[in-house]
Amino acid sequence: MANDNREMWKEMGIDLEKHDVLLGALGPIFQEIYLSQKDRPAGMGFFDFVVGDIHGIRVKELREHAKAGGKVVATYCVFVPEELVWAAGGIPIGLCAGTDFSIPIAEKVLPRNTCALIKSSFGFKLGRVCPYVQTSHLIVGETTCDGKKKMFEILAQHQPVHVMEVPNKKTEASRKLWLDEVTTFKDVIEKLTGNKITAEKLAEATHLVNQRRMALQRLYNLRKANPVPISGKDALLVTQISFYDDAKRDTQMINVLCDELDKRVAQGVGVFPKNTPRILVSGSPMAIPNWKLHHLIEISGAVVVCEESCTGTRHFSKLVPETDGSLEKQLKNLAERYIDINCACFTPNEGRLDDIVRLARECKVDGVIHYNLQFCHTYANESYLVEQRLAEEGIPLLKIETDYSMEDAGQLKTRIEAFLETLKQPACVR
Ligand code: BJ8
Repeated sequence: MANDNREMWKEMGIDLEKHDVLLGALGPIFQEIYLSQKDRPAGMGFFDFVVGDIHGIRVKELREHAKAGGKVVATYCVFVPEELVWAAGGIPIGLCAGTDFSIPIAEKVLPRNTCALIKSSFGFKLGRVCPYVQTSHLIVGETTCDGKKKMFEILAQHQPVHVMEVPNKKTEASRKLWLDEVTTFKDVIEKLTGNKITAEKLAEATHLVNQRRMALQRLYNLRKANPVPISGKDALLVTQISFYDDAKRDTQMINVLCDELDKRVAQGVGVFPKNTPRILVSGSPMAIPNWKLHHLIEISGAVVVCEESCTGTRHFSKLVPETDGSLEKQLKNLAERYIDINCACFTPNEGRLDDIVRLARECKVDGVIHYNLQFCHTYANESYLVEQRLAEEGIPLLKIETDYSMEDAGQLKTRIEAFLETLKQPACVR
């Protein structure tokens, strides 16, 4: 099996030497962060297997799809409507960009003061270490932030790229622009795949993706229990995997996990003792294998019960209305659902502040940790408004800015522990 994989990676133009180092580092990290946890739900076994075979079976599936004439479309942002790719018989995959391994490779081209997510994704292509990038026929970028949109121009020198223009406001004019972008994306995908997207096909694809969103919603709702039946790290992993696993299988496996968690909740079984401090993490997305903050929080005596992020609620909390309407009507529904995502690239972005407060209340958190990837200016600036709003609401907040390296782990852990200490004090003395 291992030899088969090597042959496959070689055929794909992977730099085997670098790739060995990458996979060699992942195993011990996963062991330390994930497999060492106690009382994990048995249903996590599937997701552990997916990580254990991260560049194996799923890559093979994508290659078989490609050999049969199918197309693979890679994305970096939850704004790209994956339904259109499914509807045209393609497979969408969200590329991960959560390791610092590929950053030095990217820094040969991109400025060092660029966010880790951008550098990590670009480095994967430049260094030829990611089989998912190599399998993709098209990469779809977006204009959500300046760093990303400029990186996509350079990435286009290495692989076909289509960039969607995401507006910065949610006015009527912006909504119209976005609907045009979604319609253009449909045309691009039809041309790429050679398949027409019909109303029927789009309705089927919408149902498929909604089913996965509903399974993830179910998982997130179960985390509201006290004691919490699953660790934040495990829930984050499930969400991360939902970006690239087969949608039908993934939905089924999340529901199997949730069936088990239902029983745990009914029996009052948790992974942490009852009344362990509960944390909402809000901010920049965390792509595989970025588990740093969750790990630090959970070894400091708290549990993460929700993520207001694109590897959290922004990914699945809103469904696309399922209608058997015309293609035009469905495209409109699709565009409306996606523009409703409250990313910090929008101005104003009051909706995100409302979401954080609502989620903090719903999940009964003791505090919020705002997670900002270093050099991400949209989230960094918006954190001031988050701070103001949470102060008004009386919700404790800790702001963290970091990157993918573990160099600051000790310092962050000290800050998190100090924050958790303050949560033990009555609100009036905090
Ligand atoms: S919808 S959060 S996935 S853009 S962290 S690259 S913003 S400098 S990732 Fe995002 Fe879409 Fe928004 Fe979500 Fe730029 Fe910031 Fe880096 Fe970012």
